[in-house]
Amino acid sequence: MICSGVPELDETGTRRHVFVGDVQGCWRELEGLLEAVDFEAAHDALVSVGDVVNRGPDSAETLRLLRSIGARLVLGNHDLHLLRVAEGGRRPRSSDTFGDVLDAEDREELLTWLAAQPFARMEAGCLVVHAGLHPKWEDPIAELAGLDPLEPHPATDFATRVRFCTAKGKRPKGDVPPPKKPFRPWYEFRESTKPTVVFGHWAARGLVVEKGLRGLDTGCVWGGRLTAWIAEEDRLVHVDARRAYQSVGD
Ligand SMILES: [Mn+2]
Repeated sequence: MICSGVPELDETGTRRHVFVGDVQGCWRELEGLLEAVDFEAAHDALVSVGDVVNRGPDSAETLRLLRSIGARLVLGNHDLHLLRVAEGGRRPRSSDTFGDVLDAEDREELLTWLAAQPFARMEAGCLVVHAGLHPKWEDPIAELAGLDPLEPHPATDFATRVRFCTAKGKRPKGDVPPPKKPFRPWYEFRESTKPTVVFGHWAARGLVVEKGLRGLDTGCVWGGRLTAWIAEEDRLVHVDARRAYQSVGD
């Protein structure tokens, strides 16, 4: 629920839900954002739209920080890639920057914590997913529940990667350049604006603030900014990237 005024504690004792866009190893910016929203782990919940690692400079420190404050995540495509590389099921790419996690002394703790996160979750009455929802899913939480992050699956692939699709959920071969009709942004096929969906994964589109939608990937790793949305106050907070850590990619 979105309301104004002084937030009250919800039934789990949470004061505020602070949703954050794609961090991608931008640990210092995440620290800055927590400071900017006056985050208190004892009262506030940090909810991440995923892609917390890779491409940026500090994947391991990002995971340690998120874990230490009890952050609630949904898995993104880069998180899945890290888990699969770590498990040996997939080869790393030259553009990967999560070697600090693979070499970390606390690697198993970090990876175990990450692997336990779901693909979709409800927080503050909002549905959180990394990339988007399939037009035919009546109950996205159920569609994505219990699926193994180490095993490729059409549903988890869709939820962590979609940008454009058709009314039947068919995805184009690529998103660049933007595909023509019948492909549309996935959220244009939603039949209701409830619940509000909070997502990331689409830095090229940037901030999306529409009824029933909050798209929070504002391209921090590309030199943009890291964005938080505080649900109870319906307020956005941004922290500029210290620099562009990457210049091209997805
Ligand atoms: Mn992504």
